[in-house]
Amino acid sequence: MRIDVVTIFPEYLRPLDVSLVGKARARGQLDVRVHDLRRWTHDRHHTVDDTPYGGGPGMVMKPEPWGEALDEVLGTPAGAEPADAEPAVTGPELPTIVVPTPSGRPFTQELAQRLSTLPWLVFTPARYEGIDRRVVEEYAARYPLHEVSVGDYVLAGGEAPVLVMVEAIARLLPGVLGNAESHRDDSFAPGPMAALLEGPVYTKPPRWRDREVPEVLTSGHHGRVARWRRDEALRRTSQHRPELIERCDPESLDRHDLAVLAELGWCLDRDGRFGRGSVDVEE
Ligand code: JB8
Repeated sequence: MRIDVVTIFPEYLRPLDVSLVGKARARGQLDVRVHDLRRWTHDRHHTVDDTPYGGGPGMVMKPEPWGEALDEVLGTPAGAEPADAEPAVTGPELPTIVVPTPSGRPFTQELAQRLSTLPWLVFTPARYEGIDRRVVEEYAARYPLHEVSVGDYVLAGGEAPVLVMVEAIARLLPGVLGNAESHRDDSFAPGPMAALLEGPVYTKPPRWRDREVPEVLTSGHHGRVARWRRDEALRRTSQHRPELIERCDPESLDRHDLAVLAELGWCLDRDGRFGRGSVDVEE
């Protein structure tokens, strides 16, 4: 996979040089190219922002540097093309543009999986109040383009979201994690365990500061271990993400799951969905 990032803070992307993503790059599994947007400015101050039309606080990123940068990175000629010209970019190498923005669609494990199957992603992290809308419209008309939010909080720019998304995508690429099994138990991975948070994990020593590892994990009973892990996952999900229980398919649960959820105050309503009855068992 090839990934381009266009940013006014190329140094912010340095974490892509280390750890999982850095190693995938060193192994040739991932080709990451970070570009400084100011390369495509022409004034002595390398201006990338201007005041917003209509007034209001903050600044908006000017369209011209983004247009020149994206035309070059995406491999299209900067000028207008004749209507009958061959498209400069075609076939399996068609890039997909990802625009981080708090007003985008949520970045989920499902979107990470879909993006991980594509050959070429181009990220456009902005600063200030964002990029002039016409840039997004222009490139959405020419390429697949997704405006994506990594969560309901406001950052100062899209670079940290790019780090988040690239890591989530890179670890899904074939051969980047040790073995294919590594993905199966991920919280949010599709499958029977879908949308349950993972429970606690332990390692040696068996007693640390008077705290013991739960006995079941050292018992050697694989069936009891699996059941205990699932109970813990249900408890944790109930506590931290009750909406995941509310929208889960009760058909995907066994009798023991239903008993654990009942203990946590969940009951099936008339249309076969979970609700927390009238009993409040929080905390
Ligand atoms: C300017 O909070 B965020 C986010 C915030 C931003 C930009 C992109 C993303 C661009 N501010 O996800």
